[in-house]
Amino acid sequence: MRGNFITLEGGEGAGKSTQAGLLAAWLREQGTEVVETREPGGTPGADAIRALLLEDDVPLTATAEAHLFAAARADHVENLIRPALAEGKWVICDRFIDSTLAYQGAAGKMGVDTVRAINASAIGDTWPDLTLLLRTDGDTGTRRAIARDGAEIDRFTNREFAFHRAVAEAFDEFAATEPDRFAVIDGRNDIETVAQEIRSIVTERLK
Ligand code: T5A
Repeated sequence: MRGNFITLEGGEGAGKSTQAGLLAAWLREQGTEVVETREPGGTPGADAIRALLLEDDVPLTATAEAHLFAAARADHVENLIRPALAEGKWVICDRFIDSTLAYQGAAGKMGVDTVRAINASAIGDTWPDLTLLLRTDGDTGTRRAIARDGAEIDRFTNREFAFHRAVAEAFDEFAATEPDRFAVIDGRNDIETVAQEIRSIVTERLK
């Protein structure tokens, strides 16, 4: 039987990585085989593209950037996510297509439909069964990311406030449009409260 595919989305410092780890640990305690991964990245090829996108100081057009996120995703889906799901494992992925739709499509002004089209062949029918949207106000997330990373804020994090607000609004809109796939969680709560809520949602929707 195919495993379940769960993605976590939200702005910087919303707590996605923290909650992905806690959810994976909780599922494993119950005997579920879990693959934890993240985007951009997750396979050697996709990690190489991640370095180009996030770490190297290479100027890229918005179109080139969107295609690179999709290229990384194509490799990730084909070599890691799809095979794991086919083996019955659950896959927990920190960011997925909704990030590209929000950052490059809505906030980056390429347009959500254009970015969706670019990603169509990268994903095929491998859409998440459940997307956990961690909502925070811009301040909370940025403060957490800065406290964690110090001065090492990459070029996507270091964007102006209006950009991050547009990202947050786009995520809200996606969640409202697809309530069956999305669950919205208040990421401003403490780590354990958020984790409890996620466990309840996963139990209710997928178990
Ligand atoms: N991007 C990505 C695109 O533009 N397009 C795309 O298609 C994709 C996939 C990725 C960047 O790339 C962009 C978006 C991003 O700008 P990244 O390095 O992967 O960059 O970083 P993020 O995904 O933004 O993840 P972060 O690691 O910054 O944030 P998380 O994972 O949301 O937060 P987390 O769990 O690391 O927590 C941050 C800090 O806060 C604490 C943690 O302990 C940690 O120190 N924390 C809390 N503190 C208090 N209360 C809570 N509830 C807390 N939860 C976590």
